[in-house]
Amino acid sequence: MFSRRRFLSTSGLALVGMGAVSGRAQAAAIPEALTTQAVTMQGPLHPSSGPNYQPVATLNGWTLPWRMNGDWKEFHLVAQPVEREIAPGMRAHLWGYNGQTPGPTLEMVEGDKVRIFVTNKLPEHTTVHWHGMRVPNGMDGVGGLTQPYIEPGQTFVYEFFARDSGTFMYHPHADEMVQMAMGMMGSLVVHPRDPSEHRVDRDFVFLMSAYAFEPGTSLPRVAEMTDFNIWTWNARVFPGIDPLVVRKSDRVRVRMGNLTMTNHPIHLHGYHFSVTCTDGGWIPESARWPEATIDVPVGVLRAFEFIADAPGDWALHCHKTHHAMNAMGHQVKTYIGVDLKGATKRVRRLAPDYMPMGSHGMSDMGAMEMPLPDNTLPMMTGAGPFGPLGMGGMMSVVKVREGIGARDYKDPGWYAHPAGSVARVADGDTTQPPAEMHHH
Ligand SMILES: [Cu+2]
Repeated sequence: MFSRRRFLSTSGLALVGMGAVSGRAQAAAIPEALTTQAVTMQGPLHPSSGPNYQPVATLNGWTLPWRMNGDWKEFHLVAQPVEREIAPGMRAHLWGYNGQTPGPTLEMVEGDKVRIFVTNKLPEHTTVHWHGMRVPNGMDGVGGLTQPYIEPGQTFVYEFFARDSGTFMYHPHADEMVQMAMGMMGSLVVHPRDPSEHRVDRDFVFLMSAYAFEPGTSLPRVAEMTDFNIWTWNARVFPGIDPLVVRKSDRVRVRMGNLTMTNHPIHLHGYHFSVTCTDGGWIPESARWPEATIDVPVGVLRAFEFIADAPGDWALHCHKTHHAMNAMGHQVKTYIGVDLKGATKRVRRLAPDYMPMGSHGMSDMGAMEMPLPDNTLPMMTGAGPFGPLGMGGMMSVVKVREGIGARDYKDPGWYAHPAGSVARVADGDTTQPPAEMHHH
């Protein structure tokens, strides 16, 4: 198989070589299935033929290359067990597509004739449903209802015409409890045929998923209904989530889908944005509304847009505090305001390593080096230029900078604040005029 790196070295190539998947007879019929295990964003895949569009940037992910076969755009997804690094220090055994969870993003253009091969390398049957897309009933991917299951070892073909541009996703409708809980999902974006429609300069996409890991284990408890402890964007947690790198004055779109069992109010600092698209299509301009937080319900996609006119490092995070944290969070007892000195002495006779924590809040835990079971992340992780951040989980940083390249998504490091523009210890000298405001 080609690695992604090798694919990219043939720069701009959108037609991939053919390869045997399940025997010589099918070698010419089924396109090569590309895979990657890379955990950082693979640069957006610019179209080299057909209508032009601004490709999406998938946080900690990639877009699946396709080939043209006559006037059909052909993709090949392989459903399979995968290993995913959730963040440095924790690896998980999950299921996904083409080497990763989420699977690769599928990008197509409104009006495309699309053929998607799906090979099942899982130990049980599966299907793929194209969530939000208006496809013929027999292509809808509901196992038992609209199609027979794809048995292990089989390759199925889905064929449809991409009727609507917009923001969609794919996931199985087979063994419901297990397959999505194991990470089977991917983003699907259909670009407008007219490139001037809904045009943005940067277009990001991610899916939210949640897992229940016992500390020290790498396999999620799939029967869990409510008690999840790892809250992810594209199966990564902060500080393992890619920043959203943006050039000042760019028009930016962020597309998000929710395949967890609860809603996520996603909040962007420093901006007002417009909600522009759902999995039901584009919101007419006259009906768009301004927000700084957008709730993403279960089984739903939302996209918002803003003009990046304020440079800085702007937090983007789920506003449910336990979702911007990692495992063990909600089992910690609350001791704020309690004097633990006496109790500590007694407990230490039984457990010499015992550390009292939390009697003046829990912020110390962000910096504390506590012994953790193997393969377990601290509750709050990541350090910024001013110290540890009290966050983990569903959190990233929108990094707005002047003077970066139009196709540059590399992390520019921390924002260098203009002198005098950072909150500071009050020193009694209030005679200084406020520093020049660089915001808006
Ligand atoms: Cu949340």
